[in-house]
Formats: sequence, structure tokens, C-alpha cells
Amino acid sequence: MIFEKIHTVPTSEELINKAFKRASRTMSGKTITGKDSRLSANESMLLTAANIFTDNLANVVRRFPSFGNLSPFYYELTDILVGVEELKMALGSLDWASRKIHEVGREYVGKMRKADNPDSVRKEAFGRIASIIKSIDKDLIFLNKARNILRKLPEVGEEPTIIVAGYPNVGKSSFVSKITGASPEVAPYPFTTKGVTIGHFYRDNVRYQVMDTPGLLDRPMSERNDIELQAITAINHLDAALLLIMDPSESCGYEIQDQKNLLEEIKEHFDMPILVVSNKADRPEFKKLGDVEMNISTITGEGIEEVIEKLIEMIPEPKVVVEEADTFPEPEQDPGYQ
Ligand SMILES: Nc1nc2c(ncn2[C@@H]2O[C@H](COP(=O)(O)OP(=O)(O)OP(=O)(O)O)[C@@H](O)[C@H]2O)c(=O)[nH]1
Ligand SMILES: [Mg+2]
Repeated sequence: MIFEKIHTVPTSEELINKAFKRASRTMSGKTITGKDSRLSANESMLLTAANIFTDNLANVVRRFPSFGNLSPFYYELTDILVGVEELKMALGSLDWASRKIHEVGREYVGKMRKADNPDSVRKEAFGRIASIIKSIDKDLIFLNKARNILRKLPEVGEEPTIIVAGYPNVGKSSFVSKITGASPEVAPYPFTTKGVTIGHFYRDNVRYQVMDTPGLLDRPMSERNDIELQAITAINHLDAALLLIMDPSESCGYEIQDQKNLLEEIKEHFDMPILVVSNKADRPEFKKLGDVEMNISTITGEGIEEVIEKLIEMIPEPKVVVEEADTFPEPEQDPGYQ
């Protein structure tokens, strides 16, 4: 999965416990070695704690995807599900906290050297660091929620893609299995309860991706909520052609007129070439429809190869994606530490 490497994001309390526990172990003297041996126990404790915070925060930031490099499809999905601006703000706060803690560590090590009572200077430094960390608590919680949502997104590649649409039972899954060989894997997809099926096939050494999103592209648009409509927008970012499968035998349980209405709506919402085919050509009730280009049967295999060839011709050339570097906005003000 694309967001798999984002680990659980710790809470501020977990971070504080971890850092201060590690720091107090330093106090026992065991970890003071080598170049650090010139440091006093107090200095060493403070620097150890500060390093643990900055390392942990930097790791969280690094493991989130770089939004500039994210494909437009994932960018859009991330925006729908958690909000790209909100993510950038939260990561920006972590970045800020990390730098601030580093500064506090250095500043107070300086103070300790001059202080009569270095213990109390260390305590003051720990207090400041703890309040910096507490001030980003909501950011850490938000990032952990975002992580839990994003890691469930299916692996959708950037290869040329065929999107399969059509009313339930028209034969979408049968078509996908037929052209991708073995039964393709169903991955969870936050927009439909039935998940998404992503299969692959090769032609002339090119890998193609076939995507079936049951529950998303199989009913009138008016029945969709905003999030589902946005998920459709995200699909528009793929280099894809859409295959709309009709079942003129009506054995799927939906009338031809309803199926034609769906086609009209799909044409309105999809910014990609669309191929309309009639499936179940083997059935006795099958009839040829006027505006349908090809007739197929996933059972006899009739027309399948021609449909694949036609779709491959229709898939547009990859869109050029310009990579941009990430910049994190600064929080508007120091979130209130003393
Ligand atoms: N006679 C005939 N039956 C077919 C054909 N293709 C699919 N079917 C049957 O139609 C039924 C539905 O097929 P599916 O492939 O599950 O349809 P679907 O569009 O994926 O359905 P949902 O996932 O519910 O949206 C199954 O019983 C299939 O065996 C065909 O070409 N001819
Ligand atoms: Mg299906």
C-alpha cells in the first residue's frame, strides 16, 4: 500500500514518557561515553531528551508522503478523506516543535554551565519542552487519525487504466476476471462498502490496470453523496478509459432505459474516453442496441479481445505531472508555551 510506511503517530504523552524515561536512564551514568563524557549528567539528560523528541517528530514528518510527489489521484483522495491543507498544517507544527525543542536544548545547556543550581535549570528546560510538545497534541492526534485512514487506501498504480462501470449484475466482475486471468483481489475502498477490485493484464509488454468499483459507478448520480462524487473526480485523474457494460437481456434486473440513463450521467461526470458494450450476447433474450459499439459475452468469450484492443487504443497518453517541493506553513503564533 502506498501509505504503508506511515507508522502509528505517538501522542504527546507517549513522547514525553519515552523521552524523559530515556533521559533519566542517562542520569544513571551508563550512557555517558565517548565525546559526551565531557557533559555533566544534567546536560546529558537534557540533550538526550531533546534528541528523542526531535528524532521522533522528524520521523513522523518524513514518513508522511511528500504531497508534491503524490499522483493527482492520491492527492485528491487524501484531500477528500483528511484534507491536504490540514495535513500540511499539522506536519508544519511538528516541524516547528522539533526545531524549537532543539533550540531550547541548546539554550539551556548553555545556561546550565553558568548556573549555581543546574538541577533547577534542567527542570525548567524540561517544563518548556513538555509544554511545546503538549501544544502540538492535537496535531499528533490528527496525524494519527489521518494515518489510520490513508493506510487503508488501495494500491492504484499509474499505469494505463480501464475503469469498469455499469448496473449491478451486468457482468463487470466477470469481465475483469476474464481479462485479468485469476480472480483479482478485492481491496478496501473508503467510498464503497464492497471495496475495489484492481486487476492487471499485459499487452505488448505494457502493464494495464483494470478497476471495478462496485457501489460507486453502478447507480444514478443523484443517489451519491458529496464524498462519492469527489471519489469520482479523483478517478478522473487517472490515465484511463471507461468501459460501460450494459445488459440488454435485462437479466441483471435493471431495465435498458435505466441503464441508458446511467450512461448519460457517466458521460457527464467522466472526463475520459468511454466505450459502451452490451454483455451476455449468449443469452436468448439478448438484443442489439442502437448506440452500443460492441457485443460481448464473458461466458463464451465473444468480443472480449476486440474490446480490450479498442480500450487500449482509447486510453490517453500519460498526463505530465510537475513535481513541486513541500513547504510547511509556520503556525500563526507559538502555540502558547512559556
Ligand atoms: N449468460 C451470461 N451471463 C453472464 C455473463 N457475464 C456475467 N454473467 C452472469 O451475470 C451475473 C452477474 O455477473 P457479475 O460479473 O457478478 O456482475 P457484476 O456487474 O460484477 O455485479 P455486481 O458486482 O453486483 O455489481 C453472474 O451470474 C454471471 O455469471 C455473460 O456474458 N453471459
Ligand atoms: Mg461485481
